[in-house]
Amino acid sequence: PLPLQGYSAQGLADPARSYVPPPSRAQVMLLNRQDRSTREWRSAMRDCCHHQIESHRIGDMHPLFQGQPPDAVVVELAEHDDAGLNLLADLRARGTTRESAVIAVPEPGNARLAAEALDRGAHDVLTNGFDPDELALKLDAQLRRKQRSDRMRATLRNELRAAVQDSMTGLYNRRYAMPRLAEIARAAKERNESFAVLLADLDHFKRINDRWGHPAGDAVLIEAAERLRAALHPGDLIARMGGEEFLIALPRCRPEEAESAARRLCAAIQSSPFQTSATAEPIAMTVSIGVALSTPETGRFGSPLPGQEKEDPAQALSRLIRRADRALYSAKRSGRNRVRL
Ligand code: GH3
Ligand code: MG
Ligand code: MG
Ligand code: MG
Repeated sequence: PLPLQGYSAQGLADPARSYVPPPSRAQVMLLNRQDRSTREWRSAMRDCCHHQIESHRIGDMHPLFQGQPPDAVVVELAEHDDAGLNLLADLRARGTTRESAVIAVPEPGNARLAAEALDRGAHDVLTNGFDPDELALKLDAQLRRKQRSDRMRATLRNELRAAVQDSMTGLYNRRYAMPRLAEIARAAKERNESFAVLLADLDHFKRINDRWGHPAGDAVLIEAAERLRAALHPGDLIARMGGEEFLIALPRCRPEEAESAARRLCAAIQSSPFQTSATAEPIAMTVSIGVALSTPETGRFGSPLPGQEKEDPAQALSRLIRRADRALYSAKRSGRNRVRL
């Protein structure tokens, strides 16, 4: 037979339409109002549901927010008891359980509670009270839906990452870095703060390729990127601009900090030779760095000086990058393995 299922008219797999079998063994957590129903529901579900069932009282819900979140959560609800409804809102609010499938079980016939449960983010409700067969059926439907949306989310995440990441080094790429740098500049201007832009370029990198081949050059590049990244603070920006050149931005950076950060980066590259499987011996490597500072006092990002009132932020930023580039050129010309402002 033709594999028609899962294919759209264009012959391409359409993840929204393709049938995905429910996971054979999902983690399901039942949350009841009392110990008695906890035991009853769990034993009733054992006969008709092949998933791994755990059950707790709603009041003891800490297991829900610890460790691996369950694939599905079933919450018992009752009139005059807000604990279950509050829990539904909590499940949605927390990053760990946000994607869990949620089924609510209000008292039989309580339409108001059923509506409120859906309103608070439950994916489905049992309107006639607890029924193990119906719950098993709806669980599988919700687990399939969750599996499809997990896959689409993963695809989107990968595409988003590929759009902003340099695939060789794992650093951000130029396409991500430029708007991000503009954002850093805008924030600095708003808060009247300084920030620094650094351009770092590995020294005589071409010799590595010439002597050991391109794969060795790639290996050195990857380790250099990692050393630079590790020498920075979490809020700093580092991107591979192309070849063996990196752009670094240090937000909220005092002038003296920019130069010391640049020296730290130089030391991180020079401190120990690069060991790669593609070369017979360790390779000594250095980097040259050009630094450009933007301070409120320069007038470029603070209150404008006379005649500079209409400075365009994009122009100011390209001028800053040009300054870093000239400083880098000066570092190269004066002997490499150094920092220039
Ligand atoms: P300088 O100290 O003046 O910067 O000298 P350099 O040799 O580092 O600079 P140059 O610009 O002359 O050469 C850079 C070399 O980097 C040339 C190019 O083949 C190499 N390169 C650029 N991208 C990659 C890459 O992704 N992998 C490898 N292996 N080499 C690359
Ligand atoms: Mg060069
Ligand atoms: Mg170079
Ligand atoms: Mg270069």
